[in-house]
Amino acid sequence: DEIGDASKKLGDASYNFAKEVDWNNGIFLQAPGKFQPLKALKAIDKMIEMGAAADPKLLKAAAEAHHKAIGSISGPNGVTSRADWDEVNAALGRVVASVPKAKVMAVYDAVKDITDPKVPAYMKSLVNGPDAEKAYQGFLEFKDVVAKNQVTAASAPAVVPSGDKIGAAAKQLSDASYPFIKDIDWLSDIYLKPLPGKTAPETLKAIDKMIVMGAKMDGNLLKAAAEAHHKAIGSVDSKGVTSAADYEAVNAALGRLVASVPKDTVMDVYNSMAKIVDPTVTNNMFSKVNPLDAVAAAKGFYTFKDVVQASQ
Ligand code: DGD
Ligand code: CLA
Ligand code: CLA
Ligand code: PID
Ligand code: PID
Ligand code: PID
Ligand code: PID
Ligand code: PID
Repeated sequence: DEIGDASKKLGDASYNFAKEVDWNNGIFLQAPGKFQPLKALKAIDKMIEMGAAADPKLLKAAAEAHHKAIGSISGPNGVTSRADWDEVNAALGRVVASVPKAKVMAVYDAVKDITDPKVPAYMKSLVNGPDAEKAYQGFLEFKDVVAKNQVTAASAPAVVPSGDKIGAAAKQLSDASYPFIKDIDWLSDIYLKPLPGKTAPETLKAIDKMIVMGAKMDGNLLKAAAEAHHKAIGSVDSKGVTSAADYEAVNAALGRLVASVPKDTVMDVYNSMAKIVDPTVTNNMFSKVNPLDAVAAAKGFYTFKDVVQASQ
């Protein structure tokens, strides 16, 4: 397709730049400016809306392209192969083309709103400047091809299941765990801190398992889960806590989503995360909430998971 052909030209213009970026730099975990969690949540909400509007088949293909690209990483900077760089760009270009322009620009504007204007120049200062300019020029030409192939209407909204066992179990889980949810400091910057003692390549291995799980999920249920998150963000209070009803809808949607992939795929995520999360992290989280609320929530989760497993 045209976007695939254009991605090769984009690769010619941008792969030198890609090789110069230190992808393992811990700076990419930081907020791109002043830490403003509720404003950042708005930007993430725009991404969720864009994801929910995208063609699920193309999202799946993009997740698969990232998984493949992680497999061809080489060298100290963590760069993927030239061929996989091109395929990731092509796959993301197709995702963008499956969404109306306004939804894409809404993401750009909202991210711009939380980004310090000095950030792009600082990023450029870490690489060879002319290579960055060449890459950006390539991006400008690529985006014209994407725009030419872009839809004008979003894909249909998800079909949300109702009256199922997971929905009923989600009500119980949510009643048992909402007090715990209210104890959590959702606006803390602790969630942007590096995991103690872990390198970027180690962390990327666990993220790869999530990408693999995402690629296997049912596309309709993933879209439904994104829509439930968008609705939940709409009801957050000043401390970032969503309403009880929206919380329940998120749990139901995520339970159905987990049930749409094989158990082993889910356990691969759990086991790879367990490898990189030091017990000091969980203990620290536990120390910040009411212990009785956390135990009640955990009990609720372990009951819920049996219902999920039964429909898996
Ligand atoms: C950039 C953008 C990259 C900066 C990276 C910051 C993004 C951080 C994302 C934070 C994520 C939030 C949370 C995520 C989840 C966390 C979970 C805990 O360097 C601009 C100005 C605005 C920049 C900020 C907006 C960036 C938006 C990026 C898209 C959003 C993606 C979402 C990412 C999130 C994660 C995804 C999963 O646009 O951008 C550089 C540009 O900066 C430079 O400005 C441009 C002008 O816009 C343009 O008009 C033009 O002037 C251009 O062109 C210069 O500069 C000139 C000529 O005109 C060209 O013809 C050509 O010759 C060129 O020069 C060659 O140099
Ligand atoms: Mg991402 C984008 C890293 C998995 C879907 N992703 C980005 C970039 C960053 C990144 C490079 C955001 C910051 C930015 O804009 O820098 N992703 C990244 C990593 C992983 C990952 C490390 C780990 C595996 N992504 C992943 C998965 C999905 C996505 C699994 C779902 C399939 N990702 C996704 C989308 C988008 C990103 C839809 C974006 O739109 C965003 C992005 O790239 O926006 C431009 C700047 C970007 C780069 C350095 C990448 C190359 C960009 C072009 C081709 C050349 C460079 C031009 C110029 C010098 C700088 C960009 C200017 C900008 C205004 C366009
Ligand atoms: Mg998430 C999970 C935040 C958008 C899909 N998501 C998580 C949690 C974290 C979170 C609370 C990971 C950390 C963790 O396990 O803590 N998501 C979060 C935010 C946003 C967001 C802030 C922003 C809008 N997500 C989002 C979107 C999607 C997903 C758009 C795609 C539709 N998310 C998704 C999945 C999963 C998450 C598939 C998970 O599996 C993971 C998770 O919750 O795993 C348990 C602990 C979790 C909580 C504090 C909240 C859940 C409470 C449960 C139901 C009861 C508590 C049990 C116990 C006390 C603690 C957990 C024990 C553990 C061994 C299971
Ligand atoms: C400017 C000035 C003009 C010239 C110009 C110009 C530039 C405009 C630009 C630009 C626009 C622009 C847009 C970009 C958009 C990036 C969007 C990224 C979206 C990320 C998402 C992340 C996610 C997911 C995902 C799917 C999940 C949901 C999420 C489901 C169903 C200024 C050059 C024209 C870069 C969507 C993917 C996993 C949230 O106009 O003179 O330069 O860049 O998890 O969905 O699960
Ligand atoms: C524009 C103007 C509107 C019209 C429009 C428009 C276009 C927007 C577009 C577009 C946005 C867009 C985004 C693209 C982003 C591509 C990002 C590529 C990232 C590739 C990576 C590869 C890799 C790896 C990997 C992880 C490793 C690092 C690497 C570590 C830690 C402008 C059409 C709406 C194409 C990250 C995955 C292995 C490098 O809005 O008028 O057209 O395209 O090895 O991580 O090692
Ligand atoms: C300038 C002027 C214009 C011309 C121009 C220009 C240059 C702009 C530039 C540039 C922008 C730019 C951006 C870059 C962005 C790179 C983003 C990389 C993201 C990598 C990540 C990696 C990671 C991980 C991971 C998970 C870990 C955390 C991390 C945990 C819990 C100035 C040329 C347009 C280079 C996210 C995945 C392992 C961080 O605009 O006139 O030159 O470069 O380790 O999670 O640990
Ligand atoms: C233990 C001991 C036994 C008893 C036991 C026990 C516990 C096991 C447990 C547990 C397993 C478990 C699993 C959990 C899994 C969570 C998985 C989360 C996945 C997140 C993803 C994120 C993403 C996306 C997304 C889609 C995108 C890709 C991504 C596309 C196409 C120890 C109790 C049985 C909690 C997949 C969603 C946006 C990456 O066994 O004696 O306690 O918890 O962006 O994909 O866009
Ligand atoms: C298990 C054992 C195997 C069998 C198995 C199994 C099950 C795994 C499961 C499962 C995993 C799973 C995960 C679930 C996670 C639910 C997470 C809910 C999160 C809700 C949130 C709501 C909110 C918001 C929001 C953003 C705000 C904060 C809030 C800010 C900054 C165990 C079956 C494979 C159900 C986060 C979105 C508005 C709180 O593996 O043998 O069954 O379920 O307001 O953010 O304010």
